[in-house]
Amino acid sequence: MSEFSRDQEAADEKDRQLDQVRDASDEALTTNTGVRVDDTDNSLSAGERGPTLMEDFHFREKITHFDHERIPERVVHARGAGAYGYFQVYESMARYTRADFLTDPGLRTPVFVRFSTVAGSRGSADTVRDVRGFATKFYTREGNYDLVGNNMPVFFIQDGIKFPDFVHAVKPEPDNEIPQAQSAHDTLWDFVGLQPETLHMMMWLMSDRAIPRSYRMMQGFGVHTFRLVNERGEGTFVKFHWTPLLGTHSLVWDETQKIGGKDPDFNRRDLWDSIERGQFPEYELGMQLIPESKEFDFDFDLLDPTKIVPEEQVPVTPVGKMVLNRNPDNFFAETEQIAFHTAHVVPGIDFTNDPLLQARNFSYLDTQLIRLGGPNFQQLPVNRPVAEVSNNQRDGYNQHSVHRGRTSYFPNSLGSGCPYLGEAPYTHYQERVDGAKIRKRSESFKDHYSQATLFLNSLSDPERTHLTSAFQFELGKCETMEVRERVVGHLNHVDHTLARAVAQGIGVTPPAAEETPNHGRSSPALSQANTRMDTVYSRQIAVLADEGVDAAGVTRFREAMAVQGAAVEVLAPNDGRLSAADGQTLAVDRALHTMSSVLYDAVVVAGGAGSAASLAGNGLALNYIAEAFKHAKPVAALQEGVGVLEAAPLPRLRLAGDGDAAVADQGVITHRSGDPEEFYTAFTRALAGHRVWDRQTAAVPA
Ligand code: HDE
Repeated sequence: MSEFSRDQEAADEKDRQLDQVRDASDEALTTNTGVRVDDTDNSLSAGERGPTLMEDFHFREKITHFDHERIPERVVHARGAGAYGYFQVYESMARYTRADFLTDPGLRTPVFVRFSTVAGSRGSADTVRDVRGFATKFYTREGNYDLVGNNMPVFFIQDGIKFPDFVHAVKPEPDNEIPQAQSAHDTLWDFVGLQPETLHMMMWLMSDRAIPRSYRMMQGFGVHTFRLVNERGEGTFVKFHWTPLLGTHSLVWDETQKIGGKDPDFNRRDLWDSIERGQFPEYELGMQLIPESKEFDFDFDLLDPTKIVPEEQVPVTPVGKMVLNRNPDNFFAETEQIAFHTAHVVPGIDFTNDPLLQARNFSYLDTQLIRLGGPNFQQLPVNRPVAEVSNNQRDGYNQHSVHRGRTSYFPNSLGSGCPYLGEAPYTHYQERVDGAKIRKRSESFKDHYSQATLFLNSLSDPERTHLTSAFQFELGKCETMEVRERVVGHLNHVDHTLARAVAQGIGVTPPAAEETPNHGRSSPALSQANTRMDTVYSRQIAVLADEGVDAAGVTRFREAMAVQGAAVEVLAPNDGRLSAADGQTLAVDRALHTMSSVLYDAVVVAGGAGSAASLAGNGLALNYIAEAFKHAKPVAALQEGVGVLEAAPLPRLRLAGDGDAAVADQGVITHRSGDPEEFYTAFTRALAGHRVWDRQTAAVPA
């Protein structure tokens, strides 16, 4: 088996449990009471043209149920997509934790993961600039464990009491509910300017991390420092990391905005389709483990969620792998009704006093009560643990269990003392606490700039350019000049050059003097330029073709890509089949006008004189090429297809001439004749590199 698993796992325990409630609705139509119905198109009425009758119970039940279909969307993270899978630990972590699922390498623990955007409503577009949620429910033998993380390792605020303020600031403005799913508006930046603890996270939000190429290509972080506890009751601080096996890759800003219109479900669809294809998303779980004795060895507070622990200081230990291999059956029942909660922990995993985490431990249960309509939401199929549930909690709306017996209290003798207090219970870590009741932020939480600078210093040049443009875009959308100025003032504490560059783009007077000198430190692990770039697995390639295409050349290219797990789609002006020069035909996968270059990772022009002549005069095809070039994607052409590149509005490039096997210039790879192997290799290398960031794109009109 390759390092990317492709086998569909046999049903696990959670899957078998869900099977008991799966319903295919393939029997005769009935009411909810099971009474058969023979007409669901006409309501019962007094005569053909008469009024509808109240006694039409089928009509009333159908309409009433419909009227009550909606539940409140999540107050944040409303839009999401989810999948089932499993997690397996590489080696026992018993030295640090007694959690069963982290100590038995032979065990596959079922999981459900929900990815999400934060600010937008349920119907908003996937590719907006935003944080992505990365929430994992482990259905362990000892109960459910939820790791409710994000794709960025820090957060906007330090104390949960500020969360409603922050969310009110970033959400659409309350008078007109504008803008939807956008951080580029006055209220958010007003909050940022007045609350500088947001700055480190704002650097992440303005970076490429906020526009991931795919949920399969983004990291996940637990954010807070948590605590592992072993059999002996000894604690170890831990930071959780998920690392995608495909590398961490992003889109470019212009592309994300276009995808928002062309395919608002871009990230959801990508997750769904890859699982349907058997190309299962995989992530490695890593841990930064910090002995309690080292709690105060850092120049920041481990309890401060606006800080990372640089990997160069505490390396990430690979711990296990998660594979997502099954799509849900029903979006509402599973992805919408899943209820995560930071306090869903199992023995061996515990909290710290991070004030943000403490607040979350309150908020998540509270929110499920309103969202899912009462205290029995754990009985919903997707939420039910695979571990036995047995307690004296009773009744409430939507109670699905039929509890037997006379006793629902403890202690009892009439019910044989059941449920009894079992072995191996959850025991809270015995941390000593002592202090006066005060409302005061710790002095150790006061530095808001150093790690923002650390993040900036760690970026590659293209990443830094993107970040600067993002600040200019977002602040440029703010109508209030003082809001822009205040943020620039803070940026001047992060980095003088950045502050000046941002100011210049938004009509703010650039700060004359450096406020806080840049400390010069960096953490290379923070840059996506240092991610994995050696695989094209699951990448999507558009091949442009028309009548007269070199069908054999396209088929050979498709096969060469398929071997590496990359998919080729043939796009032509019309759907159907193309006649090839040699008398063969080639199936068109999609018509050019139904798709767009922004929905692919690369654009390739097929060979064949007739095809090339037609495409060279097709504005839409030329736009595919120019746009892919603008978005720094690999662009390629085979044989006569090279002529189409010449017709496209690209800068002067070195293209293959007669007899050239493979020529690569700025990620534009061309091939005229002979064995195409060299071309395949050059193209694959460019595609694995994701984007060609040093390309000259300024003059390309797309
Ligand atoms: Fe959340 N967050 N959050 N959050 N959060 C919710 O819970 C909250 C925070 C995160 O796919 C809500 O069920 C508070 C950090 C994810 O269902 C709510 C605070 C991180 C999801 C809530 C935070 C997250 C949520 C809304 C500050 C990353 C989606 C609906 C104290 C570590 C889970 C819901 C899913 C969802 C509260 C901060 C991640 C209201 C009060 C930090 C991934 O309970």
